[in-house]
Amino acid sequence: MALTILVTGATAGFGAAMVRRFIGDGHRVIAAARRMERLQALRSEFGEAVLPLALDITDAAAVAALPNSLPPNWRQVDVLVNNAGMAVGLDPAHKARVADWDRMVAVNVSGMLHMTHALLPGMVERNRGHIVNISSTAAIYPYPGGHVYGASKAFVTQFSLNLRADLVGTGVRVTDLEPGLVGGTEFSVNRFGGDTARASAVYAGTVPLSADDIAEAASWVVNLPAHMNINRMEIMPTCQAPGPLAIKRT
Ligand code: 8X3
Repeated sequence: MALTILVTGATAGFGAAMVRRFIGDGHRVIAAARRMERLQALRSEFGEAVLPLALDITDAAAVAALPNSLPPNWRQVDVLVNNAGMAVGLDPAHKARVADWDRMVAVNVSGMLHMTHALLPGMVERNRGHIVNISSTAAIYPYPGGHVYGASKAFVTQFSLNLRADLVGTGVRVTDLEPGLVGGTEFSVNRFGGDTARASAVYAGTVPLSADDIAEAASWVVNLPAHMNINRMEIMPTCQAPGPLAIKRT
């Protein structure tokens, strides 16, 4: 059955890969992002199967106006993929910039919450829907310099599980995807303020996951039969594993 799927952060990385994958699956996609020229490129590529939506998820008023600001035949959103998110900086907490912390909370936490708040009531009313949240292995496994990024993703994971508690008994599903090391996206370039050499070094000597791998996981959970809910999915490349706890020896 063809679904209407809204993806935030749709013009790059996981988001763009998911747009392609979902359309390949036979669904139609509301591609939400800030960069209109990139959205138009998706529209040119996929035509009527994509509705480009210029939206900054930190603009609370614009998000609150959803879904009624969508064209009438796009308002019944079946799946919301809260994909937009970011890491800013990798300095230790005592050297981090508070503006970077605020930015991560605004996008990863508040933006995700506002999108969910805008679209969830319609899903419950229709007794069908699916919230797919993009968290991270950083939600579970701390690492130096992760502080607010990891904490924001822990929020995403815990919010997802708590949504399930409220939604049990409805036909609305919630899934938390938790990817580890994923290469080939703008994630690390953004984290390091555009320093591409530093970003590349993160993936040196590894075979990381790709955005297409995450789209594969998203496609799987979305296309499962309605009685199946994947609560959490932790995904790492084979070259990555949780490490031992750190011990500082003198
Ligand atoms: C991305 C994975 O390890 O860079 O969420 O935090 S990590």
